[in-house]
Amino acid sequence: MIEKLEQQFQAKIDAEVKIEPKDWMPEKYRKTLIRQISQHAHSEVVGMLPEGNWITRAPSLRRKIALVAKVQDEAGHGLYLYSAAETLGAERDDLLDQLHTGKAKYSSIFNYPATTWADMGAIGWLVDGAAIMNQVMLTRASYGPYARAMVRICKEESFHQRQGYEILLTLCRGTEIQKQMAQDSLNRWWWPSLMMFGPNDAESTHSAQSMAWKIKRKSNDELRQAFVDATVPQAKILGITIPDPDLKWNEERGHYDFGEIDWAEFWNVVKGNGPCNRQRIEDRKKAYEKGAWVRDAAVAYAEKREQRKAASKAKVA
Ligand code: BYC
Repeated sequence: MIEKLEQQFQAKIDAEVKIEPKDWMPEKYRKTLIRQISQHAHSEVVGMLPEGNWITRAPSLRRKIALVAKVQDEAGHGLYLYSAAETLGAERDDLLDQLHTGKAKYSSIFNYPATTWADMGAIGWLVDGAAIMNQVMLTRASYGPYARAMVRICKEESFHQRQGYEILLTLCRGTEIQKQMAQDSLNRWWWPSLMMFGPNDAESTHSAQSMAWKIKRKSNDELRQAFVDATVPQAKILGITIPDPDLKWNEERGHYDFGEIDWAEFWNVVKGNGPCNRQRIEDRKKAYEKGAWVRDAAVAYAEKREQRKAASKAKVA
């Protein structure tokens, strides 16, 4: 019986029919999606922290408006994604508890500090740039609510990438010190950005199954290569140098070759020992506690509405 259901399920995926919340799905598919979508949601809300830290120090009103809008967008992305995970039966409080207790992963990139204004440029250009590269394929993910959430997220990420690039363009056309700030920022964010795509394909435990289920459409290494190929010309326009002596165009492959990622550093950060892991979780926990009154007020309002509805129904009857 279960085998037949699994065959029908895979046939639907192969025929590019979206899987919707009430459809039958293998338990492992559900779990994989909850894992990936909730990690993604956590990345969005933890990702608000390095940039949120610069809102009060933005160099002009215009920059401040754009940065506030971007950080608010990340909160919205978290909201769509937690909601998508809830359609699979996950409880939001459980997901947040996993984040706060360090059980759930979130993107390694957000455990690095944003120490200068140029980092606001590098995060937009590189981090959002890497995110778009990965997320465009997710707009075609087999699970309907995830795919649909990703369409809007990708549109917003494009604006984020451009605002970041424009910050760096301004710095690179400015004084020598400003250009050096941009270079220093690229030096610090380049390698962590490449790590965002996850381990090499040979080490990626989930890729084969997720690609068969069309949750992922491209492998970690394919996406990383596409990101490098797209980003090198952009660095040339800025006039700053990517910190990789092995980076060079390979005519035969039609791609850039690039150096080896420091995988020991990657796993160390993923396991919770990056420069900011502890601080990020503390900050998220504090934000959750401070937001308790908003959740309480929302529940009280919903209860009041229910009571009013029940009372007016009773009157009619
Ligand atoms: N960091 O088998 P693999 C944003 C884990 S936020 C930490 O390849 P998979 C933004 C992986 O979870 C955008 N952990 O896994 C926000 C797995 O561990 P578990 C974030 C990582 O899932 C604010 C193990 O390594 N984007 O744009 O097939 C401001 C083996 O990996 C990482 C998403 O979340 C990592 N980098 O592929 C600015 C995209 N990489 O779970 C910007 C959605 C891997 O077995 N997610 N791991 O304990 C995905 O597309 C996939 O989950 C990944 C990994 C490509 C990330």
